[in-house]
Amino acid sequence: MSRFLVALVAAAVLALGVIYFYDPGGAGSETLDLARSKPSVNGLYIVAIAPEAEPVETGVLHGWVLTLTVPDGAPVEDAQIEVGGGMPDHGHGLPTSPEMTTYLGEGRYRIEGVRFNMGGWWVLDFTVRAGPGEDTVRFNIRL
Ligand SMILES: [Cu+2]
Repeated sequence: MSRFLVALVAAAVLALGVIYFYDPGGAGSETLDLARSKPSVNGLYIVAIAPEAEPVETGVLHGWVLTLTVPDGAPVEDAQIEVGGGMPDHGHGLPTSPEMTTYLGEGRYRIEGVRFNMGGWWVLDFTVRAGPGEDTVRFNIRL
């Protein structure tokens, strides 16, 4: 009986270890910054993104709404926004070419045509050009 208990405890410890170290997003994903709102690289803008439907699923086209403000909180209008991204661990880009399609008002822009064709660590990169200048921002997404 005690041998059985030892085996049971050993199995439980092993299972917990596997769960603890399981890393579906690839190398380093435990420390990924998954924030959906952050300053752009040079601090010109605060950029926030939100998917139009949660949870984000693989394999389907979907849209995001990007909200653009300057650091004091004022919305940024008339921005040009380019979208890029991919999977750094896999060395490939996005399977589609998402575009900013619509200005929704109050600094909000619709991004359409995003599709993640596998699970793992993705990045979405945005290049923003507006009155304050050009800046970029990268978001990590783990599926
Ligand atoms: Cu991939």
